Amino acid sequence: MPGRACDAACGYAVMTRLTRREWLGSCVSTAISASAAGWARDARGDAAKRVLTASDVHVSDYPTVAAIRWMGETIERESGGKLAIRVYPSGALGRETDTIDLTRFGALDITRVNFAALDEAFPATRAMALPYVIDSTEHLRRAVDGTAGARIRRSFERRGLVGLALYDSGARCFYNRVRPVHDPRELAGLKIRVPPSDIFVRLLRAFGANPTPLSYGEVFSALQTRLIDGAENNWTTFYTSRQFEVARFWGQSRHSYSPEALLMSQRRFDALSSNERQLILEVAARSVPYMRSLWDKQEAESRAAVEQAGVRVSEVDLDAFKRAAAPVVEAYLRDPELAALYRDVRAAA
Ligand code: GTR
Repeated sequence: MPGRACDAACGYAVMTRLTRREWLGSCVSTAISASAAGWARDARGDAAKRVLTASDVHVSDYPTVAAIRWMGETIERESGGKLAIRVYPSGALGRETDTIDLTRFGALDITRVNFAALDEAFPATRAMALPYVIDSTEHLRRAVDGTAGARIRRSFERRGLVGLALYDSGARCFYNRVRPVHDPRELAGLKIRVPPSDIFVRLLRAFGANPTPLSYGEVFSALQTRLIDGAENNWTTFYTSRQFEVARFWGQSRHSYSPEALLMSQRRFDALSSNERQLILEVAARSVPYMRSLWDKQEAESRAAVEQAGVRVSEVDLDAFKRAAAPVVEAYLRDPELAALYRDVRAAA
Protein backbone atom coordinates (compact mmCIF):
# COMPACT_ATOMS: atom_id res chain seq x y z
CA MET A 1 0.00 0.00 0.00
CA PRO A 2 2.36 2.71 -1.16
CA GLY A 3 1.85 6.29 -0.07
CA ARG A 4 0.07 5.37 3.14
CA ALA A 5 2.42 7.14 5.51
CA CYS A 6 1.56 10.49 4.03
CA ASP A 7 -2.12 9.61 3.93
CA ALA A 8 -2.11 8.57 7.57
CA ALA A 9 -0.18 11.55 8.76
CA CYS A 10 -1.74 14.38 6.77
CA GLY A 11 -4.72 14.90 9.07
CA TYR A 12 -2.34 15.50 11.93
CA ALA A 13 0.60 17.18 10.25
CA VAL A 14 -1.25 20.46 10.58
CA MET A 15 -1.46 19.98 14.32
CA THR A 16 2.21 20.58 14.83
CA ARG A 17 1.68 24.18 13.72
CA LEU A 18 -1.56 24.77 15.61
CA THR A 19 -2.44 24.73 19.28
CA ARG A 20 -4.82 21.98 20.34
CA ARG A 21 -7.64 24.53 20.80
CA GLU A 22 -7.10 25.96 17.29
CA TRP A 23 -6.96 22.44 15.87
CA LEU A 24 -10.20 21.40 17.55
CA GLY A 25 -11.85 24.65 16.44
CA SER A 26 -10.88 23.98 12.85
CA CYS A 27 -12.17 20.38 13.11
CA VAL A 28 -15.48 21.64 14.48
CA SER A 29 -15.92 24.09 11.64
CA THR A 30 -14.86 21.55 8.99
CA ALA A 31 -17.26 19.02 10.46
CA ILE A 32 -20.09 21.51 10.80
CA SER A 33 -19.67 22.89 7.32
CA ALA A 34 -19.31 19.37 5.88
CA SER A 35 -22.49 18.29 7.71
CA ALA A 36 -24.40 21.49 7.08
CA ALA A 37 -23.66 21.35 3.35
CA GLY A 38 -25.15 17.87 3.21
CA TRP A 39 -28.27 18.76 5.15
CA ALA A 40 -28.80 22.08 3.36
CA ARG A 41 -29.24 20.30 0.07
CA ASP A 42 -32.34 18.72 1.51
CA ALA A 43 -34.10 22.08 1.70
CA ARG A 44 -33.81 22.67 -2.02
CA GLY A 45 -36.77 20.54 -2.97
CA ASP A 46 -37.03 17.62 -5.39
CA ALA A 47 -33.35 16.81 -5.68
CA ALA A 48 -33.27 16.49 -1.90
CA LYS A 49 -30.28 14.51 -0.71
CA ARG A 50 -28.88 14.29 2.78
CA VAL A 51 -25.19 13.56 3.00
CA LEU A 52 -24.13 12.38 6.44
CA THR A 53 -20.56 13.17 7.46
CA ALA A 54 -18.44 10.38 8.96
CA SER A 55 -14.98 10.41 10.49
CA ASP A 56 -12.25 7.76 10.84
CA VAL A 57 -8.59 8.04 11.84
CA HIS A 58 -7.50 5.29 9.47
CA VAL A 59 -6.31 5.52 5.88
CA SER A 60 -8.77 5.38 3.03
CA ASP A 61 -8.62 1.62 2.32
CA TYR A 62 -8.54 0.43 5.94
CA PRO A 63 -11.38 -2.07 6.55
CA THR A 64 -13.36 0.28 8.84
CA VAL A 65 -13.23 3.12 6.30
CA ALA A 66 -14.11 0.76 3.45
CA ALA A 67 -17.08 -0.53 5.47
CA ILE A 68 -18.42 2.99 6.04
CA ARG A 69 -17.98 3.78 2.37
CA TRP A 70 -19.85 0.57 1.48
CA MET A 71 -22.61 1.62 3.87
CA GLY A 72 -22.86 5.01 2.20
CA GLU A 73 -23.14 3.48 -1.28
CA THR A 74 -25.72 0.94 -0.13
CA ILE A 75 -27.80 3.55 1.67
CA GLU A 76 -27.67 5.86 -1.33
CA ARG A 77 -28.86 3.10 -3.65
CA GLU A 78 -31.58 1.84 -1.34
CA SER A 79 -32.90 5.31 -0.50
CA GLY A 80 -33.25 6.13 -4.19
CA GLY A 81 -30.45 8.68 -3.90
CA LYS A 82 -31.97 10.62 -0.99
CA LEU A 83 -29.46 9.67 1.72
CA ALA A 84 -25.71 9.13 1.54
CA ILE A 85 -22.56 9.16 3.70
CA ARG A 86 -19.31 10.95 3.04
CA VAL A 87 -16.41 9.55 5.05
CA TYR A 88 -13.35 11.64 5.94
CA PRO A 89 -10.42 9.25 6.62
CA SER A 90 -6.93 9.80 8.10
CA GLY A 91 -8.14 11.83 11.07
CA ALA A 92 -9.04 14.81 8.86
CA LEU A 93 -11.88 15.70 11.26
CA GLY A 94 -9.84 15.22 14.42
CA ARG A 95 -8.70 12.78 17.06
CA GLU A 96 -11.01 10.03 18.24
CA THR A 97 -11.68 11.69 21.59
CA ASP A 98 -12.63 14.93 19.80
CA THR A 99 -14.87 13.32 17.20
CA ILE A 100 -16.78 11.47 19.95
CA ASP A 101 -17.68 14.85 21.48
CA LEU A 102 -18.44 16.42 18.09
CA THR A 103 -20.81 13.53 17.37
CA ARG A 104 -22.50 13.69 20.77
CA PHE A 105 -23.21 17.37 20.27
CA GLY A 106 -24.48 16.87 16.71
CA ALA A 107 -21.66 18.74 14.91
CA LEU A 108 -20.71 15.48 13.23
CA ASP A 109 -23.11 12.74 12.11
CA ILE A 110 -21.01 9.59 12.45
CA THR A 111 -17.66 8.62 13.95
CA ARG A 112 -15.79 5.32 14.01
CA VAL A 113 -13.56 4.93 17.07
CA ASN A 114 -11.98 2.21 19.16
CA PHE A 115 -13.41 1.17 22.55
CA ALA A 116 -10.14 2.37 24.09
CA ALA A 117 -11.26 5.95 23.40
CA LEU A 118 -14.67 5.30 24.98
CA ASP A 119 -13.93 3.54 28.22
CA GLU A 120 -14.07 6.59 30.50
CA ALA A 121 -17.37 8.01 29.22
CA PHE A 122 -18.98 4.64 28.48
CA PRO A 123 -17.79 2.18 31.16
CA ALA A 124 -19.73 -0.75 29.66
CA THR A 125 -17.17 -0.79 26.82
CA ARG A 126 -14.54 -1.90 29.34
CA ALA A 127 -16.06 -5.37 29.33
CA MET A 128 -14.56 -5.96 25.88
CA ALA A 129 -11.39 -3.88 26.20
CA LEU A 130 -9.98 -5.33 29.43
CA PRO A 131 -6.80 -7.38 29.06
CA TYR A 132 -7.31 -11.02 28.16
CA VAL A 133 -11.11 -10.92 28.38
CA ILE A 134 -11.23 -11.97 24.71
CA ASP A 135 -9.33 -15.05 23.50
CA SER A 136 -9.62 -14.77 19.72
CA THR A 137 -11.34 -12.99 16.85
CA GLU A 138 -14.01 -15.74 16.81
CA HIS A 139 -14.66 -15.15 20.50
CA LEU A 140 -14.90 -11.40 19.96
CA ARG A 141 -17.39 -11.89 17.13
CA ARG A 142 -19.61 -14.14 19.27
CA ALA A 143 -19.54 -11.62 22.14
CA VAL A 144 -20.26 -8.68 19.83
CA ASP A 145 -23.16 -10.55 18.16
CA GLY A 146 -24.60 -11.68 21.50
CA THR A 147 -26.21 -10.06 24.52
CA ALA A 148 -23.02 -8.33 25.68
CA GLY A 149 -22.65 -6.54 22.34
CA ALA A 150 -26.30 -5.49 22.43
CA ARG A 151 -25.99 -4.13 25.97
CA ILE A 152 -22.87 -2.16 25.16
CA ARG A 153 -24.52 -0.66 22.08
CA ARG A 154 -27.52 0.41 24.15
CA SER A 155 -25.22 2.05 26.71
CA PHE A 156 -24.19 4.64 24.10
CA GLU A 157 -27.72 6.07 24.15
CA ARG A 158 -27.24 7.43 27.67
CA ARG A 159 -24.87 10.03 26.32
CA GLY A 160 -26.19 11.13 22.96
CA LEU A 161 -24.93 8.36 20.66
CA VAL A 162 -26.49 5.55 18.65
CA GLY A 163 -24.34 2.40 18.45
CA LEU A 164 -24.73 1.50 14.78
CA ALA A 165 -22.26 -1.38 14.66
CA LEU A 166 -19.30 -2.99 16.41
CA TYR A 167 -16.39 -4.07 14.24
CA ASP A 168 -13.28 -6.25 14.70
CA SER A 169 -9.94 -4.87 15.64
CA GLY A 170 -7.77 -7.97 15.92
CA ALA A 171 -5.33 -8.79 18.70
CA ARG A 172 -3.33 -5.90 20.11
CA CYS A 173 0.33 -6.80 20.72
CA PHE A 174 3.44 -4.90 21.83
CA TYR A 175 6.10 -3.69 19.45
CA ASN A 176 9.16 -1.56 20.02
CA ARG A 177 12.40 -0.38 18.53
CA VAL A 178 14.72 -1.58 21.33
CA ARG A 179 14.54 -5.35 21.96
CA PRO A 180 12.49 -8.50 21.51
CA VAL A 181 9.85 -9.00 24.20
CA HIS A 182 8.87 -12.50 25.41
CA ASP A 183 7.92 -11.70 28.97
CA PRO A 184 6.30 -8.64 30.61
CA ARG A 185 9.53 -7.99 32.54
CA GLU A 186 11.23 -7.15 29.25
CA LEU A 187 8.88 -4.18 28.88
CA ALA A 188 10.21 -2.70 32.12
CA GLY A 189 11.53 0.81 31.66
CA LEU A 190 10.34 1.14 28.04
CA LYS A 191 8.25 4.15 27.09
CA ILE A 192 5.21 2.62 25.44
CA ARG A 193 2.51 4.66 23.75
CA VAL A 194 -1.03 3.80 24.84
CA PRO A 195 -4.37 5.13 23.62
CA PRO A 196 -6.11 7.64 25.91
CA SER A 197 -7.56 4.97 28.22
CA ASP A 198 -7.07 4.22 31.90
CA ILE A 199 -7.20 0.50 31.22
CA PHE A 200 -4.15 0.70 28.98
CA VAL A 201 -2.28 3.08 31.28
CA ARG A 202 -2.82 0.76 34.27
CA LEU A 203 -1.92 -2.30 32.25
CA LEU A 204 1.41 -0.86 31.13
CA ARG A 205 2.18 0.18 34.70
CA ALA A 206 1.45 -3.37 35.84
CA PHE A 207 4.03 -4.54 33.29
CA GLY A 208 6.60 -2.10 34.66
CA ALA A 209 6.67 0.04 31.49
CA ASN A 210 6.20 3.81 31.25
CA PRO A 211 2.81 4.32 29.58
CA THR A 212 2.66 7.39 27.35
CA PRO A 213 -0.85 8.33 26.18
CA LEU A 214 -0.80 9.90 22.72
CA SER A 215 -3.43 10.21 20.03
CA TYR A 216 -3.13 7.80 17.14
CA GLY A 217 -1.90 10.31 14.60
CA GLU A 218 1.09 11.22 16.77
CA VAL A 219 2.49 7.70 17.18
CA PHE A 220 4.54 7.37 14.00
CA SER A 221 6.55 10.54 14.55
CA ALA A 222 6.87 9.84 18.29
CA LEU A 223 8.54 6.54 17.38
CA GLN A 224 10.74 8.19 14.79
CA THR A 225 11.93 10.92 17.14
CA ARG A 226 12.36 8.39 20.01
CA LEU A 227 9.87 10.20 22.20
CA ILE A 228 8.58 6.66 22.76
CA ASP A 229 10.28 3.26 22.46
CA GLY A 230 7.23 1.37 21.31
CA ALA A 231 3.47 1.01 21.21
CA GLU A 232 0.83 -1.69 20.94
CA ASN A 233 -1.74 -2.35 18.27
CA ASN A 234 -2.99 -4.93 15.75
CA TRP A 235 -1.22 -6.11 12.57
CA THR A 236 -3.33 -3.98 10.24
CA THR A 237 -2.73 -0.74 12.10
CA PHE A 238 0.96 -1.54 12.58
CA TYR A 239 1.27 -1.97 8.84
CA THR A 240 -0.99 0.76 7.45
CA SER A 241 0.45 3.40 9.79
CA ARG A 242 3.97 2.30 8.71
CA GLN A 243 5.06 2.09 12.34
CA PHE A 244 6.73 -1.21 11.39
CA GLU A 245 9.40 0.77 9.53
CA VAL A 246 10.67 2.09 12.87
CA ALA A 247 9.61 -0.48 15.49
CA ARG A 248 11.31 -3.72 14.44
CA PHE A 249 10.41 -6.05 17.36
CA TRP A 250 6.91 -7.47 17.69
CA GLY A 251 5.85 -9.74 20.60
CA GLN A 252 2.64 -11.77 20.28
CA SER A 253 1.15 -10.64 23.61
CA ARG A 254 -2.49 -10.51 22.31
CA HIS A 255 -3.39 -8.56 25.43
CA SER A 256 -6.56 -6.92 24.08
CA TYR A 257 -9.06 -7.27 21.25
CA SER A 258 -10.64 -3.90 22.10
CA PRO A 259 -13.18 -3.59 19.24
CA GLU A 260 -14.27 -0.69 17.06
CA ALA A 261 -17.55 1.20 17.42
CA LEU A 262 -19.47 2.93 14.65
CA LEU A 263 -21.45 5.67 16.37
CA MET A 264 -24.05 8.12 15.15
CA SER A 265 -25.15 11.35 16.77
CA GLN A 266 -28.48 10.73 18.50
CA ARG A 267 -29.58 14.27 17.60
CA ARG A 268 -28.87 13.79 13.91
CA PHE A 269 -30.42 10.33 13.98
CA ASP A 270 -33.63 11.66 15.54
CA ALA A 271 -33.85 14.33 12.85
CA LEU A 272 -34.22 11.66 10.12
CA SER A 273 -37.50 10.08 9.06
CA SER A 274 -38.35 6.70 10.56
CA ASN A 275 -37.71 5.02 7.18
CA GLU A 276 -34.28 6.60 7.00
CA ARG A 277 -33.48 5.55 10.56
CA GLN A 278 -34.56 2.02 9.80
CA LEU A 279 -32.46 1.93 6.64
CA ILE A 280 -29.34 3.15 8.46
CA LEU A 281 -29.72 0.54 11.22
CA GLU A 282 -30.29 -2.28 8.73
CA VAL A 283 -27.39 -1.35 6.48
CA ALA A 284 -25.10 -0.89 9.50
CA ALA A 285 -25.96 -4.44 10.61
CA ARG A 286 -25.20 -5.71 7.10
CA SER A 287 -21.88 -3.86 7.07
CA VAL A 288 -20.58 -6.09 9.91
CA PRO A 289 -20.08 -9.29 7.87
CA TYR A 290 -18.75 -7.15 5.03
CA MET A 291 -16.18 -5.54 7.33
CA ARG A 292 -15.22 -8.94 8.78
CA SER A 293 -14.38 -10.36 5.37
CA LEU A 294 -12.23 -7.32 4.59
CA TRP A 295 -10.64 -7.56 8.02
CA ASP A 296 -9.59 -11.22 7.71
CA LYS A 297 -7.94 -10.57 4.38
CA GLN A 298 -6.25 -7.32 5.40
CA GLU A 299 -4.98 -8.69 8.71
CA ALA A 300 -3.30 -11.66 6.98
CA GLU A 301 -1.83 -9.43 4.26
CA SER A 302 -0.55 -6.91 6.80
CA ARG A 303 1.18 -9.55 8.86
CA ALA A 304 2.80 -11.08 5.78
CA ALA A 305 4.01 -7.66 4.56
CA VAL A 306 5.46 -6.74 7.95
CA GLU A 307 7.28 -10.06 8.28
CA GLN A 308 8.59 -9.74 4.78
CA ALA A 309 9.90 -6.29 5.66
CA GLY A 310 12.08 -7.96 8.33
CA VAL A 311 10.24 -7.23 11.58
CA ARG A 312 11.24 -9.83 14.19
CA VAL A 313 8.15 -11.56 15.55
CA SER A 314 8.46 -13.44 18.85
CA GLU A 315 6.04 -15.65 20.75
CA VAL A 316 5.62 -14.61 24.38
CA ASP A 317 4.99 -16.33 27.70
CA LEU A 318 1.23 -15.73 27.61
CA ASP A 319 0.71 -17.02 31.16
CA ALA A 320 3.24 -14.53 32.50
CA PHE A 321 1.44 -11.69 30.67
CA LYS A 322 -1.96 -12.86 31.97
CA ARG A 323 -0.66 -13.12 35.54
CA ALA A 324 0.79 -9.61 35.39
CA ALA A 325 -2.49 -8.24 33.98
CA ALA A 326 -4.75 -9.99 36.50
CA PRO A 327 -4.67 -7.30 39.24
CA VAL A 328 -5.78 -4.67 36.69
CA VAL A 329 -8.77 -6.78 35.69
CA GLU A 330 -9.62 -7.53 39.33
CA ALA A 331 -9.65 -3.83 40.19
CA TYR A 332 -12.17 -3.08 37.42
CA LEU A 333 -14.36 -6.05 38.32
CA ARG A 334 -15.11 -4.60 41.74
CA ASP A 335 -17.87 -2.77 39.88
CA PRO A 336 -20.73 -5.35 39.96
CA GLU A 337 -22.38 -4.07 36.77
CA LEU A 338 -19.14 -4.41 34.84
CA ALA A 339 -18.45 -7.80 36.44
CA ALA A 340 -21.82 -9.12 35.15
CA LEU A 341 -21.11 -7.88 31.64
CA TYR A 342 -17.57 -9.31 31.80
CA ARG A 343 -19.01 -12.73 32.71
CA ASP A 344 -21.33 -12.47 29.71
CA VAL A 345 -18.35 -11.75 27.44
CA ARG A 346 -16.36 -14.64 28.94
CA ALA A 347 -19.34 -16.98 28.48
CA ALA A 348 -18.91 -16.52 24.71
CA ALA A 349 -15.29 -17.78 24.87
C1 GTR B 1 -6.49 1.09 16.22
C2 GTR B 1 -7.94 1.54 16.12
C3 GTR B 1 -8.00 3.05 16.01
C4 GTR B 1 -7.21 3.72 17.10
C5 GTR B 1 -5.85 3.12 17.25
C6 GTR B 1 -5.12 3.66 18.47
O1 GTR B 1 -6.44 -0.31 16.38
O2 GTR B 1 -8.52 0.98 14.98
O3 GTR B 1 -9.34 3.43 16.00
O4 GTR B 1 -7.93 3.65 18.30
O5 GTR B 1 -5.90 1.70 17.34
O6 GTR B 1 -4.43 2.90 19.13
O7 GTR B 1 -5.23 4.87 18.75
